Amino acid sequence: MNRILVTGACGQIGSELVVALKKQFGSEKVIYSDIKKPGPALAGQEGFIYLDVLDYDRMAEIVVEYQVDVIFHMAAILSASGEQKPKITYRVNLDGLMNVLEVARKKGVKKVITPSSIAVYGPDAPKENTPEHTPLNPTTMYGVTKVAGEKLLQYYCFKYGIDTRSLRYPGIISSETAPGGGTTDFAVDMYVHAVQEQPYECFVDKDTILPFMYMPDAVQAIIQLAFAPAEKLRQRVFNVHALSLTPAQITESIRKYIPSFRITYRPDFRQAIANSWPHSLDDRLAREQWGWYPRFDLDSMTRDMIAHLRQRIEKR
Ligand code: VAH
Repeated sequence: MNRILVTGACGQIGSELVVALKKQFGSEKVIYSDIKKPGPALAGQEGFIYLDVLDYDRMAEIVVEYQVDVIFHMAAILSASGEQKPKITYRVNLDGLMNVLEVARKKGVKKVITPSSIAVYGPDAPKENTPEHTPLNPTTMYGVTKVAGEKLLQYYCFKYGIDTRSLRYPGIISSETAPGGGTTDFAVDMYVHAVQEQPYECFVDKDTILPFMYMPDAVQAIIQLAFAPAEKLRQRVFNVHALSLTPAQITESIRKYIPSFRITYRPDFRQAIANSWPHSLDDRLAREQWGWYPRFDLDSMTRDMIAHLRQRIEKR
């Protein structure tokens, strides 16, 4: 592996992925790009390059100049934002991915890893222990772009031999970079409000069950998948599962450490999106083929989240 490029690197997952990749492979091995400036989570991290994933020529220039042979493509507009601006979401999520795959095909990039999401599933999918091979009828533009994205990954692998890999992430809970425009953002917002001793008005009902994963597990998963021996993988796209949680369960966990935390509920348009998604995924194939397993449960995540958020607030 010569050099890694991370696109969408200043986002919720990207910013922590860059730090982990630099730690594992050496800082000079990783360059990272976005259309927004690096935030505090990337403070001091060298190798940032401004790149709009819709700019094919600039992407190709960067790949050639830095001899990139692995791309982690993290740039996407998420489910809730995507419903506010579906056409831009289509362009960023699909034309952006197509640019990455075309640059990979033409400029010798060997491997492309990009997240998919539980958003590929629709209301007709089984709610519990949902398997990979289920009819995919998403009700969001974001979900549509993730289904089409998965098919593009399979096509570029089949047709051009590019080693494409993807995992269907659940809602990601993290302390370092705020999520942007996701239906699952309420979970992060709950922890932030609790640590700031502010009441929180949640935009989904208290008993809304959704799959979640703590960021350290999410970063570990995508790196483990990315560098798993190719001969071990019998497919391009994998389910990964960690926690099935409701806002009420997260609240109960938070109150073990911050008893004063108060929450109210006022569901909005995001409730219908949340209701269309599974409660839990069958991730046996990821566990069998590349050794996936989550390390955090609800209370260990809560303890770690509160500690990190308090550290961040004290630094301000
Ligand atoms: C979103 N956080 O809410 C993303 C994720 C499963 C949800 O894809 O859109």
